[in-house]
Amino acid sequence: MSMNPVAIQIQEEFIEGTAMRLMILNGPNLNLLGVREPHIYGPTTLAAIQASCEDFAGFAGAQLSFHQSNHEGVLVDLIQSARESADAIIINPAGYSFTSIAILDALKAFEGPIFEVHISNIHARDELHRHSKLSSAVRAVIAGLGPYGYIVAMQAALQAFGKLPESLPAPIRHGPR
Ligand code: CA2
Repeated sequence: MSMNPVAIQIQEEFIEGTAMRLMILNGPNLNLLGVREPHIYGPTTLAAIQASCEDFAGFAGAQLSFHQSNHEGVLVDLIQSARESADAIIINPAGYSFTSIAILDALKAFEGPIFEVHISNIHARDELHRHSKLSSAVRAVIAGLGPYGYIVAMQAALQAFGKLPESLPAPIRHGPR
């Protein structure tokens, strides 16, 4: 049976090393997603989000590295490492959105596009959770779409490099559950 042309192109990009490299970063407490406070952040776990992101990366022929850390310095190190290892960063900085000049400085030193994701609509939240200090360093902010925001951010990153597949399979259109 012959392979479809899109699958062949994706396979070639992997072999040639031209596949898009995405780094997804998650900040403090996001390891508790789906476990605590489901009325704010929903029932989906971070492991389920990672699995959906990996599925979509596989479908789109992108390389994905997915991380979560509760430590500011670890996130700074990962952002610095992305200068060599990633074409685009997707970051949910969680609580560090509102406090971290160190993460802001690290993001500014990254040359590729950065997409900031928030599961909740931070603009509809209390004063403490409303103003991200990091948004000035990113290309776009996706807030309030729930876990699907990660998939939308991946689509935007692929689109920025002309690598978004023309059609998306149904599970990807629905996003992580
Ligand atoms: O909506 C988002 O994705 C946030 O980045 C999540 C952050 C919050 O500080 C931002 O305002 C918006 C908090 C992540 C903490 O996640 C938890 C999940 C379950 C239980 C407790 C915390």
